[in-house]
Amino acid sequence: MKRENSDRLFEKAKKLIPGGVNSPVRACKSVNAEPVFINRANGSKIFDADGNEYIDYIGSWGPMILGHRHPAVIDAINSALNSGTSYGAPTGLEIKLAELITEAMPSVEMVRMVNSGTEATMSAIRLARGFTGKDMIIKFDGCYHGHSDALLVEAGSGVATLGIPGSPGVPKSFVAGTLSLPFNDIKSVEEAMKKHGSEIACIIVEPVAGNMGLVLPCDGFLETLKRLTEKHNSLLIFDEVMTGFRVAYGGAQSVYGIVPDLTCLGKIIGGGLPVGAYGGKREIMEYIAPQGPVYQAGTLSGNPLAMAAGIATLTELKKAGFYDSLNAVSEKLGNGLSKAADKAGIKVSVARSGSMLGMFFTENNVIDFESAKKSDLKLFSAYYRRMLEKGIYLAPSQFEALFVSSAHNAEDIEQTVYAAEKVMAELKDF
Ligand code: HOZ
Repeated sequence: MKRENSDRLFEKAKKLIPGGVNSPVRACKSVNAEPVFINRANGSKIFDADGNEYIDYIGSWGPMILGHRHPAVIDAINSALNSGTSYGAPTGLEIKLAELITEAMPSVEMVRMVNSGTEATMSAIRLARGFTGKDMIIKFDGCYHGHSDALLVEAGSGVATLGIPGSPGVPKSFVAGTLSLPFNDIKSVEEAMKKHGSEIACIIVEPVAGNMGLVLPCDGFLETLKRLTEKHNSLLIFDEVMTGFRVAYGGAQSVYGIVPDLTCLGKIIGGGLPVGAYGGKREIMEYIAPQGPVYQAGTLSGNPLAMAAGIATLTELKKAGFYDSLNAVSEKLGNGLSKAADKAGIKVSVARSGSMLGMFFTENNVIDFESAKKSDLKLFSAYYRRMLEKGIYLAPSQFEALFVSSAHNAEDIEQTVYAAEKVMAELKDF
């Protein structure tokens, strides 16, 4: 594997950009590697600055469910581009995307577009506080809801990857009202709500956690959150930035049959361009300015290029059978990875929700952040580096998910499983 160009670019980037990257996990620190710099991508493949080709399972961390450069998305962006790139004014495109989202998720009666998942969760929490008149919030250890101050407590994703509890620069008073509880622990939520229910504005959760690796909700967990938020006049916020339009067209809420009060979206709804959104019950959403008193705004919100890419993406996803074939390919990958580990006698725990997968290097059932952290991180690092050398582009962290796209075909999966078998055999006596 050639690396001269990536190495040269990384050296230069480090002089100009903190850590040489614009988002921490990309620096590949936790896996003792250095990033490859990307030149281009097409379908299921991504190509680096040295001409190496990889099968891409990062998919821009979730948005690329159709693979890279899907013709319908490229055409939509091109045609929007020819009309202008930003107006800071309403357009018909944002109505169309809002229509698609509200049709897909009946819990979302109104939706506000923003520019990232971080903005979506931060704004949804402000709205929950404004609407309920309460200040405290509950989140779960290992769930990541972006990098706004109040949510950087026991967070997943890059915070977990770097092994830091939170971040300097977040005043204690900003997180004093954030309770972080173990994911899937029904009892601890019951106790917290019993004690603090009258002060809790909302419970925010990734219904399928994708930022501590992939962790599925246990039976009754999401139902309990729904019941308790209703009982205590708090709001239930589903952070579906990753799972929305990913685990099913209607998101995790359609898979588990739970109706949240508010939903946060991002990634897929922007078709690969920067977008976020939050939406929910009409009476709650009407609390947002200019209709209501809770302020939130954005110059690039509803950006026409992003709206066009999102509309084209959701239009493809709506086609009959889309999720059946995507999930079937993803299932093959999950089974193949399990078998590869079995063959080598390496204990792993593989989880899947639709086309989102995770593999922990542990024999234990992973149900929360504590059990996720028991994964053998050294073994994961070695696995990551060897898979990259074999042309498989995985997230450089145990605490991220793996994403399959509709562009991944049987050959990609066979090649990936074959690489995993070879790597697992090499790591047998690690
Ligand atoms: N932390 C995000 C994924 N869960 C984004 C990572 C990146 O873009 O580098």
